[in-house]
Amino acid sequence: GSKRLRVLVDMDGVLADFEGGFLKKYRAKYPDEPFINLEDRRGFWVSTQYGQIRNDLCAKAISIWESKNFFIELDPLPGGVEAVKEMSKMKDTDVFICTSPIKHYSYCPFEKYAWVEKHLGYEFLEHTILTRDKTVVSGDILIDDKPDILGAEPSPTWEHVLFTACHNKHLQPGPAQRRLLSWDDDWRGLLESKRQ
Ligand code: DGP
Repeated sequence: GSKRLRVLVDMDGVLADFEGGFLKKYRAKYPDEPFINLEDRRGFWVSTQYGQIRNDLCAKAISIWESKNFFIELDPLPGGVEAVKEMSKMKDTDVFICTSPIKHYSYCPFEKYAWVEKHLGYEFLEHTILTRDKTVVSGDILIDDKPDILGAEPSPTWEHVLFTACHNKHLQPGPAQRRLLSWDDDWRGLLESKRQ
């Protein structure tokens, strides 16, 4: 097919290594506290699982991503930046980064734009959407590692393709839910399937 396609790509857990960056900085700041190995992560909310170990670890976890330089220093996940660059050069394809900043806004929104500029280039800022509600953004596909993406719009236009992450890999996908296992998986085939 040759339908024009709009692809929305999430940032944390899809392009930027939020979980790896979190664990590294948490262990450096709190070397004597217990931590959760990435293989043992369950559930999207990091602070919830830390709070289950011990109540005060919830706030300690939150202090990590609320710190200056947390978001800008996140490493790119393997193949993500390359895939987005290739996608955005494809004929009849519009690619947008679609990411939810945390509500502690001192550093996160600024650093998300800076990360996009650093890894994808200044021009990509034109294709960067910061929103706490992804359901009101229209698109054909949303590639996101969050299992439940809810908001004001009950019927979003996009198909949510679940990007595999340490916290969601054990989840049974919903009835018709598709997954992208990594950026080595067939994202080109996924896009093509939406052009039909
Ligand atoms: P998104 O991946 O675009 O849905 O954004 C979700 C953001 O929330 C991302 O920066 C990761 C972050 N996050 C992960 N765990 C927690 C948590 O326990 N509490 C809060 N406030 N944010 C979290």
